[in-house]
Amino acid sequence: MSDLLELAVGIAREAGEMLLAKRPARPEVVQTKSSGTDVVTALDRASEDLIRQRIRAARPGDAILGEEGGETGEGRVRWVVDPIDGTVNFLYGLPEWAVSIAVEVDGEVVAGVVNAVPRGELFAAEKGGGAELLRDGAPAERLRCNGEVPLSEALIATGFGYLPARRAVQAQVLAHVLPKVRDIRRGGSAACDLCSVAAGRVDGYYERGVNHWDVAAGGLIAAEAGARLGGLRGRPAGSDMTVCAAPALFEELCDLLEPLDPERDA
Ligand code: LIP
Repeated sequence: MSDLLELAVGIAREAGEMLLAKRPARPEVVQTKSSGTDVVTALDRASEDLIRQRIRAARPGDAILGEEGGETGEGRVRWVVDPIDGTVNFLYGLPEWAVSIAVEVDGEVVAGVVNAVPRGELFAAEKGGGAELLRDGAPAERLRCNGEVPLSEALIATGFGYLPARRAVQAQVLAHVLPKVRDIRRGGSAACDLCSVAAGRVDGYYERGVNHWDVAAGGLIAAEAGARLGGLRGRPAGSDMTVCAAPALFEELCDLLEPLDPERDA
């Protein structure tokens, strides 16, 4: 493990332990963002504060982009932090949430960690070094996404944005996708969804409107497990659209989505 990945793993573990220890039975919403359903809890902030402190202590010259604190510092190395991905699940006590930390060098993600805390699973990857699932007391498991799955037999994860107008378009798109695939899963954490692609727990994933911090670490983990990550019409993955699956299914998913114009405004 490189020094950067080791540091990211240590920080993601510490933030995860803090969140598990401090999560009250009903966490309180302290702020809403893009809409009334886009919530922030006090522990989103506490987790990001802790992560920022640890990064600054170890690597004071690095830049940090965090969901709650925005962009700070500058430098060739940038840390991309989602202190809790799946905040709505965290709020309700559902287990699908994670601490997500990616490290970029010159704009390229080179290391990524998704600590799926309630499940006791930590996913980690390094550019060119493969992806692994780490569980306490178990040997590291090398990850490989499912290959050779036709669209009609594919289990596809997706997610929805927080803006009502965008959700209306996402619902229309979903109505066309659902009859064409094995089934749909909406877990509530893009970072966990991408790790599920990596681990073969779903076959593919698509979502419009994700932020870089939602998918930076999980995207590398899925790619290092053999999946292709991108947008529609040959564009890179981004907030317009992020698609992820083994290469043949990725193509089929893009062919299905493109004519539906899922990037349109309502
Ligand atoms: C969430 C994602 C989820 C997506 C939501 C949101 P948050 O991140 O991971 O999958 O559908 O729109 O972006 O807000 O929990 O960090």
